[in-house]
This record gives sequence, C-alpha cells and structure tokens, in this order.
Amino acid sequence: MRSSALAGVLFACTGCSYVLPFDDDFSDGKTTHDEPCAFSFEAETRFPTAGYTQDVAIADFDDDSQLDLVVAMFDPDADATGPEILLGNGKGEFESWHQLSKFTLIARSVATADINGDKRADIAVSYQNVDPSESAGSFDTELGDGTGDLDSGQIFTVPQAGDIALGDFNGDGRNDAAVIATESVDQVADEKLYVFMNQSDGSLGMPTIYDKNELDNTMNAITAGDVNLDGRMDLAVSHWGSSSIHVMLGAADGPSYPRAVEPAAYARHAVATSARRVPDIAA
Ligand SMILES: [Ca+2]
Ligand SMILES: [Ca+2]
Ligand SMILES: [Ca+2]
Ligand SMILES: [Ca+2]
Repeated sequence: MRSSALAGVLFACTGCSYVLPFDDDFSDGKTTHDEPCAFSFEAETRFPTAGYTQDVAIADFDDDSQLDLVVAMFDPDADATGPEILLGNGKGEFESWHQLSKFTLIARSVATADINGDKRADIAVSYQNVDPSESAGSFDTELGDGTGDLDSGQIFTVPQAGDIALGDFNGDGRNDAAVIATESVDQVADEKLYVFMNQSDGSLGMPTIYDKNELDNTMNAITAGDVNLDGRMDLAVSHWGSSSIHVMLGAADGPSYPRAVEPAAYARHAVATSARRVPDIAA
C-alpha cells in the first residue's frame, strides 16, 4: 500500500494516534513508533465458508446489535456462488447462516448499506462470468429482513461487474450505488463506472455510465467517503498502471465530473479512512 496523500498509514491507538511509515512492513507485528503504542493482533481464528471468499463486508444483519459478516464467495465444484452471511456472537466468533447461489457467475465483490430505507442492512453483490472474455455479469441487491436472511432485490445486467461502493452521493438520505464494470472489446479491457441513484421508493434507478475516457484512465477499485464534508458521499477511483486517483464529488444529481488528485504510483486499491474527521485516501 503506497500513497502520497499520506506520509504513511494512520493508526489510532488508546491515547494516541500516529502514521505508520511505509518502510515498516510490520512483519514483526510492531511498528517503528517509539511510543508505548505497539500495534498487534490477537491470534487469528478461521471460520469456514461455503466457497472461496472474494470480498467481505460487515454489518448487523439480524438486529441483535452484534456485527455480522457477509462474504462474496464461489465454489465452481459445488455450484455455490454468491453472498454468504455469517452471524456474529459479539465475541469475534461467526457462524454461517445464510447462503445464496447464482449459478454460472462468480461473485466478485460485496458491499452493505441500507438501500431500501427500512433501516435494516442490505447488500449489493457484483458477479463476473467464469470466462473473462465474456461480458456477461450482473449487479444485484439483496434486502435484509432483520433476521439474517435476505430477500430478493434488483438485478441489473452489468458486464463483468467488479468493485462496489455504496453511499448517498446526492445527499437525499437514500443510499446510492456505484460499481466498476469491464467489457472485453477486441480482447482489450474497457472499464466503465455504473452509478445507480436511489429512487423515491427505495429502489435503484437505471445507471448513469461513465466511460473510462472521462476518467482518462483505467479503473480498478472504488470506495466512498465524504472527502469535502458537504454531507454527500464522494467517490475515489483508483487505476492500474497509473499515477493518479480520481475523486468524483457528490452533487445534487449524483457524482460530478471527476478530477484527478494526488499522484500515487501504480495505484492498485483505494481505501477511505475515517480515522480523522476528514477522510484521506490511501492507495
Ligand atoms: Ca448481528
Ligand atoms: Ca434495508
Ligand atoms: Ca442518494
Ligand atoms: Ca462530499
């Protein structure tokens, strides 16, 4: 992880916070910070899932005030692909609860937010074709019912859907969605950004599609955060093989025309952190 937006990675510890220098790979579980603020994790615990896990998000899906997990998983041998919810017990332990299966497609990414406005956590899942030269894919929503189960939501055809960001981009109180899609044109990847604005009934409308040429770059990863503190969530898009990140500021009619910020050599993934009041972007 590299960035020129930060001098390092910001950590908050009890009684202090500091930036971890990039030359510290914390392979020893500690940082070079010389204050008594060692950074470490407890021993890992592994929890089985129904398939290979591609992405993960956290929310409370059964309204017990304990955080749960949702993973995007697939297992071609078991015809299992889609979101799987693992319910948490508040002690860092999780148990598989609910699985969905969408045959022939690979669940690629998952994100969670309240999409339909009933104050219960919903999810959005992106799917890609097993054959990367195929453009078929989809972007689905599944609606949480407050018990850990999911009801069918909407299905949009989105070619080779990838990374997802959810947030209220226009400040109307309803969460919107953005997903990166990749078509194969003459065997060359052609990325687009699909933005779905929430409608008055809590459903997502048809997408506005941003061509990669509008970003003057490829698209790889996306995340949402209010970087200018105007109450509207903004989008940060990272690129393969490039020295820039694009930020699309939320506006009344959705994300506005993007502008490039902060050179970041060969950005591979974007993460917005709310460790401080104003999110920074690490890539
Ligand atoms: Ca829960
Ligand atoms: Ca909901
Ligand atoms: Ca909105
Ligand atoms: Ca904003």
